[in-house]
Amino acid sequence: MSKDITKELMEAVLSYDKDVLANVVRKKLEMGMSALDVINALTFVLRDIGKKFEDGEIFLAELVSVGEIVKQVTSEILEPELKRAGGKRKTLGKVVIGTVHGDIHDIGKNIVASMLFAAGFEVYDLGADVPVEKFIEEARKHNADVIAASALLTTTMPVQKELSEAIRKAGLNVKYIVGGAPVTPEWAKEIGAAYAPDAVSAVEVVKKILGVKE
Ligand code: B1M
Repeated sequence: MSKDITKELMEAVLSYDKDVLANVVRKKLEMGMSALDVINALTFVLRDIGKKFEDGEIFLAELVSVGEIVKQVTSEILEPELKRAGGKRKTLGKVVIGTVHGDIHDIGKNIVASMLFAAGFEVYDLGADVPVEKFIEEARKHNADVIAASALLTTTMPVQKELSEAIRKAGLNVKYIVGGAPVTPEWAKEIGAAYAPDAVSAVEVVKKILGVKE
């Protein structure tokens, strides 16, 4: 990844000003960078911001401002771009997606949802802080093929396990995939779920577990 783009994005993010970040992102797209490359660079920058927060270099109020401006810029500029790049609609399957209960991190989950939509899945996004019962209820209502659950906190990963158990108890015929920064392939295996480390591989994994060939 180019140092220039991450440096520019880091400066824009640390301005805590949505317009400054939006201008840098638009400029990158105009220069021919794909929305996905910008998202990857932003993810890298946000991991660094997370470290700064851990090390006490930035405070919670600043982390909140970063979260807000990045969320606005991804939802207003980058996600529509991802969806546009998806081209014509087709339906490869139905996915119910959300961030688990107790966890309000939704930037990564939103990107995964947009990528799945762009790839041709029918996506029902339940948002963040979603109770286990809500996932089950919505999967039933929409006759979903896949339940996708994101968790960004080590303290909310156990909810992914509760959801796995609830899916089994409900007797739903769905595939289950989990992801999020602290989630590992080992954890996914332990709770009986598929795993993807990022949005691009989430699309590949969902296709694979549904046996979609294209
Ligand atoms: Co918070 N936060 N945060 N935060 N935050 C982290 C996650 C943290 C690692 C920062 C740190 O301390 N280093 C840390 C968690 C530590 C831990 O548990 N291991 C942390 C903490 C502690 C907290 C609070 C507890 C802080 C506090 O209040 N003291 C609090 C929790 C609130 C709650 O949820 N109950 C909190 C709050 C917030 C904000 C609200 C300020 C904001 C979120 C805004 C929002 O989402 N609307 C925020 C942010 C921005 C972050 C960091 C800096 C960035 C997260 C992000 O959006 N990344 C984060 C640092 C980090 O991630 N290392 C941090 C960009 C995004 C594109 O990446 O979400 O990883 P990511 O998604 C990727 C992949 O993970 C994957 O694909 C995505 C795209 O490639 N993926 C999936 C995600 N979901 C998937 C699902 C799949 C498959 C792939 O299948 C279903």
